[in-house]
Amino acid sequence: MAHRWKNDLTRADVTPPALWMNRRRLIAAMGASGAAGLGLGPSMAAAQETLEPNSLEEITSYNNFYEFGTGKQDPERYADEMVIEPWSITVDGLVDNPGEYSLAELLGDLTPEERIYRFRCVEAWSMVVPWQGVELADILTRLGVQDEARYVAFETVVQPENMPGVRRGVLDFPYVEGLRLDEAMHPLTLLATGLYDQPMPKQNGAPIRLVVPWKYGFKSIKSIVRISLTAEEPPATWNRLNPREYGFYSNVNPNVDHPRWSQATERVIGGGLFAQRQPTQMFNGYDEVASLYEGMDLQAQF
Ligand SMILES: Nc1nc2c(c(=O)[nH]1)N[C@H]1C(S)=C(S)[C@@H](COP(=O)(O)O)O[C@H]1N2
Ligand SMILES: [Mo]
Repeated sequence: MAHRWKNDLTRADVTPPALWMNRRRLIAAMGASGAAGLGLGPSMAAAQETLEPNSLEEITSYNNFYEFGTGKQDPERYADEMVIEPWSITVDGLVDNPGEYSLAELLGDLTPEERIYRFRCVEAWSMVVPWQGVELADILTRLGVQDEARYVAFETVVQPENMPGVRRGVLDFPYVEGLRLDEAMHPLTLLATGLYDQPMPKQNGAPIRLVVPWKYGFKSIKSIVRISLTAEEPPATWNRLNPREYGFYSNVNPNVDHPRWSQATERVIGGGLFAQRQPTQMFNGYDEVASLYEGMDLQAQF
């Protein structure tokens, strides 16, 4: 895995987040002629539409974090109660350097970099998020993955006193997720520590969360306190709850519908009331991961 991944989505770094003009909305409202008036040709206008990250406000006020409740606004409302200092991450299983790591120890000398990724929830909505993070591969390499390891398992913190969704038992907590080792080692896979150049907001999974942009959002587990290297496929919360609806792989795939809704299109958050749905792309547009699944039947192994 020698090559490092390069951003295909860009933004004007000079503009402070709060002042970011939502050009996507503006251009959509104006149509092609309006875009021409801005000095953008029709193709530029189309490109701009894909490139525009969602606003900080959108990214932090429309969340799934069931530890705080099932409503999209519950995380913003309640996550402030979560205690994130000190934070310790247990590393165990088939690894040379197991132990309890502080966040700083886990990151070591790795410097988080910006990655602007599409983010597609299994519920058929999507955003574009400017994350800061480090490649999970770099962390795993330093931890020393042993030869027998085939999977990486992750676990979210449980703080019942601070988490109304945990107290009500809306899911079987702790939230757990897992990746096959080659997925975990792919340069697109991040451990994210921030977004929009600020520490990770609590509702987005402070202080450290997984980001796997070619998979449905529920694979991107938040507020991680355990990383385990395993030989067997680890349990995953939604898969365990309903394996017919939520596969272990859960790669974004417009050709494999959820049993209760189509996955062919998605609603762009922030697109406004009359926004068109946009087509969902295979692997959420990250074709470079296709080789990981060669020889697999993606209809059966979803
Ligand atoms: N611990 C934990 N991680 C989680 C979830 C959750 O409920 N608990 N929800 C998942 C789902 S369904 C999605 S779509 C994303 C949402 O991430 P965001 O709120 O940062 O957009 O987080 C994922 N990670
Ligand atoms: Mo999701």
